[in-house]
Amino acid sequence: MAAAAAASAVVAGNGFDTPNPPPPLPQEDIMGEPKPIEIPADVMAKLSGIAPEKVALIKQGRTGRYVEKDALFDRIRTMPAAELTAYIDAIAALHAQVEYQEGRDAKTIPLDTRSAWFNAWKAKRPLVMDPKRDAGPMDLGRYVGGRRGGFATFAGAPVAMTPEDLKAGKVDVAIVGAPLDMGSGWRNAIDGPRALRMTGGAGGNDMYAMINPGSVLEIVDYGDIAIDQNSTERSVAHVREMVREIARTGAIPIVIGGDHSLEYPNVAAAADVHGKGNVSVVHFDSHYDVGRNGVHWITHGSPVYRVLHEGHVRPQDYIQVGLRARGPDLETFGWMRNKGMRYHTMVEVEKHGWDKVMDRAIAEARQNAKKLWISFDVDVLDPAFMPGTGTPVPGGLTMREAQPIMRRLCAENDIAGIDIVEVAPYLDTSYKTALNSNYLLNACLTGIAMRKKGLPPRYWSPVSSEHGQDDYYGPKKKS
Ligand SMILES: [Mn+2]
Repeated sequence: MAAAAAASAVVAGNGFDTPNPPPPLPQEDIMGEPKPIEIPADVMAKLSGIAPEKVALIKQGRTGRYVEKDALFDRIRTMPAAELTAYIDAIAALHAQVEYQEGRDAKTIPLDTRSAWFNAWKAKRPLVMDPKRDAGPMDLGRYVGGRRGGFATFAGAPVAMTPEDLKAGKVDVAIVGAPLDMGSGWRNAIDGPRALRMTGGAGGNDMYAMINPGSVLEIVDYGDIAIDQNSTERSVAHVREMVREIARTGAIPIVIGGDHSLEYPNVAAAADVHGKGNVSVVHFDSHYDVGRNGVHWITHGSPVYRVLHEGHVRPQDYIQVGLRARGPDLETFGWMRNKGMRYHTMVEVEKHGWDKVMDRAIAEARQNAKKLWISFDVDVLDPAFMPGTGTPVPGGLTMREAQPIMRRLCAENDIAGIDIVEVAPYLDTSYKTALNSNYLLNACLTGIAMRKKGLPPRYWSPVSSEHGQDDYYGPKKKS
């Protein structure tokens, strides 16, 4: 083990400690490991003419990936000898194709290191090459009276380009786009940041709290993080640097994706700044995203595993909400329980209601860690509200449920950062995915603003929550 760790070099130029090749998986994290099976005596007798190494494949449980054990036994019992030989040969040949074979299969994806533009996509233009200006957020709105003129930005916020801008502007929240697209099967998350900037719904008054987050907080649009659209691996390394750059100034990073692979560099960056184990995660998703030994090191199905495996967050501080997709299966639920993870499926919500489930989730998130990262995969919402996402699953949250949940989470916790991911607006023939995502973003901003103003948890504005002309709901509290 020590030799393996020493042999794994640090990726040059990344500026952080992601080992390449990645550290070996613990045995218990390997999915789909075959389990040896017992071959009944009558079946064994029929296999007398089959080569021993092929019979061994059956005994080792390896053929179970291609044909279910009892179905295989039935076929062996009933097939004529010649047909049986051909059948077992076919399974053995298929097996030889499926698994990695040293010498035959490439084990890394090659890059052309002779390219003159190898790092150009993420090399930042030095400030001395720009016209001189004072550090601080820049308002790109042309007009005094509204947010329509000028240039489209997240929540209509001023823009900032550098950490110096964030520090000079005492920025509370930096919203940054990360148009990473490759980790999802059904694409278009590349347009998530663009669509949110172009669509209304973020910035402006929140009626529940009667707070305009833009007038309580210093909010900026920090532009987009550079993405190598042909490599999730290269992209996430730079995302981690950029999220860390924001968090180090004291601003809260809100990352607009992009696919859910982003959660890994985001949470790793938060742990870089606040310390490993000092950040908990509340993860909204219809999927569990704990894919273990998939072929690719990072996809939108495996950020949770990467975060836990590298120890950025303890499993007991990892809280999932809204799961309802076909996975995890019983084995994976068992694996998650054994790790100590806390999951809250839609089944639990059905049984106990949102209030109880969120009370429990928030209490869990606070048990060990002081800071909270919220990773919000928009597919936790029902496709009726969020059709523009790569892996929609029916039976999800309504916007009426999601907004108070996000407002409350942000108001009651010390937020390390937030990501809103898997917004793929052009998979939606309407505006609603972008609009709803922006309203969720505004609910987060409102919650952060409520916390800054010291408002109590579950605050409702006395002005908006009733007309106040009489004491219909009981005598009003004097404040
Ligand atoms: Mn996800």
